[in-house]
Amino acid sequence: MVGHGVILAEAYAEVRALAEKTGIPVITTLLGISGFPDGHPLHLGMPGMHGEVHVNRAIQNADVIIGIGLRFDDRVTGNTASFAPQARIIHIDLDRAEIGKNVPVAVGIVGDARDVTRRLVTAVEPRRCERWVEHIRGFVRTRAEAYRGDLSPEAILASIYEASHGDSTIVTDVGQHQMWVAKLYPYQRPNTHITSGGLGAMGFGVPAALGACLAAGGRRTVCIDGDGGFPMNAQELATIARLSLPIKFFVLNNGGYGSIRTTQINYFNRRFVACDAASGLTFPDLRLTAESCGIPFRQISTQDNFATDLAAVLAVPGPVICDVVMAPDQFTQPKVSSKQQPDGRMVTMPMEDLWPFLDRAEFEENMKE
Ligand SMILES: Cc1ncc(C[n+]2csc(CCOP(=O)(O)OP(=O)(O)O)c2C)c(N)n1
Repeated sequence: MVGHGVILAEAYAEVRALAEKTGIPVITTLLGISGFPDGHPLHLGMPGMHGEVHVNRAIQNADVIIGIGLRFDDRVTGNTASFAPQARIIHIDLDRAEIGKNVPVAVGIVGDARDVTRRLVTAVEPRRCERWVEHIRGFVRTRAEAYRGDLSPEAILASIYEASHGDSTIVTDVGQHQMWVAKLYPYQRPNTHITSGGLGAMGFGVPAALGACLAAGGRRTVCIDGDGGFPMNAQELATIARLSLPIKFFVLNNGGYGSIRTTQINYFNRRFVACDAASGLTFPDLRLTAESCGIPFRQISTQDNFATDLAAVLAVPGPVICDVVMAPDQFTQPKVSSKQQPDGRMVTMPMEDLWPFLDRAEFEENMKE
């Protein structure tokens, strides 16, 4: 399981060598995304609250977990008492205080992720874990039903990936769109995913895109933002316009605070408060925001327009703001409630209609437990 330490230490080749020499599958945490190529046959995906079913089940069934440069934070572990019950954990981290802080470890190694992993690669015997990887693949739940309709998160992200040939740095804000990007965008190049993990501060996207673009020498940067988070640090748009930076903003406009609305659906019986226009939430007009900064603006409301407009947007040399008008009821699926236990049976939220992955009988069984 690899985290941000792998990216900071640039331990990509070492992690890959370790995985390939041992056949051990690789999980990337939110901040570890792009530390290991998504398309690699040993890559499983993201763990935890918003992780995929098969990834969490892999953790719950593993007998050993090598954690490299990660914190085992609560979004990964859920209830630590039932996290990875069968696993001996080997934790490698530069910060001694992280070792054993959140989960008990069998072996703690304090050191740079790259150095330690390189030494591990020489220390281990080559082997294969084909049956184990196959076993995990058996846990995979198809996403086919998860996102529906025009301008689904999947379709949007696939179009951006294709149109940019996977060659952009992707920055996100905080919310549902952040999780869609984490789960659905097929990262292949190291350090191309910039997101606000840990603190999860909305308003991160616009200034982070500015910083990422400048740090990469003016490289094309795609910022996928929420209509709620985008205005929170919109003053930086003036700087972006002045420097004519090639930052393409795709504001996934689901008419409010999508993640808050989802929470109110799941836990508050659809009692909506300050999460959309009908419940008293208003945002500055996006078109006027763009115009006020002298940034070109496009509104996109169908997948056809999206595909055609995308090439034009990416071809513009400077910044562009795209208002991508989506249906409000696109959810982040699946999700493990932080109040329940990730016991490998994917005990989930009470709204079974949000859970196309589980059949009714399995759902009832899980709820009993
Ligand atoms: C500064 C700040 N305020 C509040 C929150 C709590 N919060 C997390 S996500 C979210 C809503 C995000 O809405 P939006 O930007 O529209 O993104 P969506 O979830 O719809 O993709 C809120 C209010 C936060 N993380 N940061």
